[in-house]
Amino acid sequence: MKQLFLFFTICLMVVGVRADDLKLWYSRPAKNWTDALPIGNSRLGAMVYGGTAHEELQLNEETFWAGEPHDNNNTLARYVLPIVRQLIFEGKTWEAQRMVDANFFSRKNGMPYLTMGSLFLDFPGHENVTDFYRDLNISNATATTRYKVNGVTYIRTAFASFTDSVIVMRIHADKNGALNFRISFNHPLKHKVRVIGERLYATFFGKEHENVKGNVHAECQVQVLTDGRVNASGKSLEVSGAGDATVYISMATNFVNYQDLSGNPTWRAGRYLDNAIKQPYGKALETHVTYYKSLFDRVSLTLGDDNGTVRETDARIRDFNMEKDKSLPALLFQYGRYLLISSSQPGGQPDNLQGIWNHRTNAPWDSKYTININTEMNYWPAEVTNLSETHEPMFAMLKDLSVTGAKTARDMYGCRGWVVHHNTDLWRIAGPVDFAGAGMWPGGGMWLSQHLWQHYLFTGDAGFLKEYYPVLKGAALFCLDFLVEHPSLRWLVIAPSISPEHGPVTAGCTMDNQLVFDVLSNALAASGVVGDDVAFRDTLRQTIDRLPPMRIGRHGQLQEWLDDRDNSKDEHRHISHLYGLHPSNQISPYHSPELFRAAQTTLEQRGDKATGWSIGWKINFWARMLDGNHAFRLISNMLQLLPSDAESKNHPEGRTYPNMLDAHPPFQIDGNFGATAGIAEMLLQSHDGAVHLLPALPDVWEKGNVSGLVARGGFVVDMKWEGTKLKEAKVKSRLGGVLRIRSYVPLNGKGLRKAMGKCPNALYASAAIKAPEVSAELTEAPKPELRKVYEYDIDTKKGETYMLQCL
Ligand code: FUC
Repeated sequence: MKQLFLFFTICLMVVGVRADDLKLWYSRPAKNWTDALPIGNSRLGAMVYGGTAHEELQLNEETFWAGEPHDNNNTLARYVLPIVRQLIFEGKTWEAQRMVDANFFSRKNGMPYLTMGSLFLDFPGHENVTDFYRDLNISNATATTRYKVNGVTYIRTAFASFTDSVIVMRIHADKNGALNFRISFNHPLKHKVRVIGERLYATFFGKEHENVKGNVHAECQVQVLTDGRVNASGKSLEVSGAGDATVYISMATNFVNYQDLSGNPTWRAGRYLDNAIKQPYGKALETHVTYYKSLFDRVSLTLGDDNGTVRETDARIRDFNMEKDKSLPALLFQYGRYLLISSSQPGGQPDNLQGIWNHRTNAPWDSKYTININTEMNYWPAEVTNLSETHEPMFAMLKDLSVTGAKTARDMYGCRGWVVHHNTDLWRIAGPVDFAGAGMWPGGGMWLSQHLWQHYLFTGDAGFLKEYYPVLKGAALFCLDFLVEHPSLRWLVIAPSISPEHGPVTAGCTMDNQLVFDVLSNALAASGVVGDDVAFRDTLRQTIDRLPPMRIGRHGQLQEWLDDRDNSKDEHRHISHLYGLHPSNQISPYHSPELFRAAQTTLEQRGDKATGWSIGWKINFWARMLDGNHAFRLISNMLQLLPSDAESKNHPEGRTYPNMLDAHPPFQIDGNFGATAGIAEMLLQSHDGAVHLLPALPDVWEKGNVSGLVARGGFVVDMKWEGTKLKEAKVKSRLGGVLRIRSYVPLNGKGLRKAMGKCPNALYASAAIKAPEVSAELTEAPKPELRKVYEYDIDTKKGETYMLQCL
């Protein structure tokens, strides 16, 4: 193996793989699923194992789920709601919780997302190979496997075509006629495989789950084009005597939308396949790569010169050394962008807990949508890393949820607007799932709908805001109706609820207060843009004034609940009350330094160890604390290898699999996206009244450059730095308007003037902050070290670029 490594090191140097080539590569085939490499075009996904004698492509189609159209509302809730509230206000928490458990849940906890099975390619005689190499090239979205047998080199190139909507694998032998293999299909659920003409057809049904019938019909069709012979019979396709063969895999279901299963999977899969095989292979590859690059190439990131890529990816993760392998965090950053492009395209389903990649019929947490953090985190990189269109599937889901959730709001709580609890699925269920301690959280729609407003802040797209305003308004209407006056404190609070997955059923927990503040404030701002009526706006203003302020507790922490009962030793993974710090902008070192300090204390008390997604969130939190070194410590905690065959308990700290997918553990894609967003947040922030250049650069990223990051207000930012100090920046204004820049170094540039007073660009103004209440005498919390900042304004013109140099 050592010789093999040396050989490849030399090979890679000879063929000129540069440090900035964005590849995950390995000298062995995948043994387990978390060694295999993900390709996808949003609708279809595959995990490529790179086996030699036995190759597997594990397949997915984003609409293949268990179940059928249904809801999970329990209308008993409406009758017991006043009693539950009274019990909570009387402090009888456990009684309230029992009543919620008994009356708010249905037996339908959400349906699982399912695998589409696997395609196997068997190559007789390829058991013992030499010169093995496989990679995933994330700069062009292709996966390659290469090896030698008996003097013949075999190369396979796989991609999930964005332009032809099929999965393609091209297999080439450098000796004519040497290529012989057999294709077969298998699925863990009951299925039927037939070969008709030159095509293999596999059909199967989504499973029944929790008394909901399985009615998604799926079909996979496979065909090979080759210069050799194809023997299509029985249940397999056999290729012989070939030099080249191109395998096309087409998949479809009968899913039309969450209430309609009238599609014809045979017709759909057949049509995609008929179109795909008409394209010459070279052209198909070229249009796929061109489309992919039109998104991916918008952002580049270099974090220093090193020769990291000469080492295999799993070894790099295992031995991650921040001094010597500076490009690994850059690869992690770009991998998140690759995964987002490959799993979330307009017109598709949003990313679930595993994106689109799942090999099970009983995946962890059903591989559905957990919306008390995970789904939101999936989309944190979308705007700032210049992939705004990948956000669309989430917005489309919000439109659906505003319909299903309106029924839930009415039937369960007698409220206007719409509500979703902590989970949803392909069927857009909106009622609570699991049990009170996890499910009794009506904040899912409140949080998700913030993404609508954020999309507007980044794009300034007034047409979009108009289209989605009813969704945002619906989330606000639910808040207006569901809020109830706290009998002693007199504030308006959400009850019943929980601080996500932490603590008992309660009233007015901090995250809910922050969420309601955002929903109402953003609905108010949006109503101004679209011109909604004055009375509604007055109601919003009056309600905002009656929300509870954030409070600082006895340990100097930001309180998670209205009462001061946080445990300073508690290291729970959910830190929901810091939603106000990130992704929201309610806690600021400039406008609310006490809250900022309290948030820091909370973060310190919760510690740096966590599940994958929680580490992802903590990278963002520490970036918002303007502490790049601490954010980097969290990146290092994420980049700890969890071997694909390891028991997670034997590797308590492993948070990244050999294929660089995030380990909760088990695999959950949110941590990948959280890391990408966090790295962007270390380089550029725009939530707190200005566009802050390099706000949280760690000392180890001493020298580097980035281009194409996007700030609120539609500013596209390129930066170069040296000695951890900004050297120059280039800002392109997509929308025009005043650009307020914040920097740790003084700047020079045409049109720059010293900033005075409040910035008139409302697209990145900070939130109005309510003064905190201090409920007990504070033990002195550490003060954040705030660096001196310089602020400048430029009146920008739409489409123009502004050059700035460090003085
Ligand atoms: C929530 C989290 C878990 C996990 C699951 C999918 O329940 O608390 O850590 O991420 O979602």
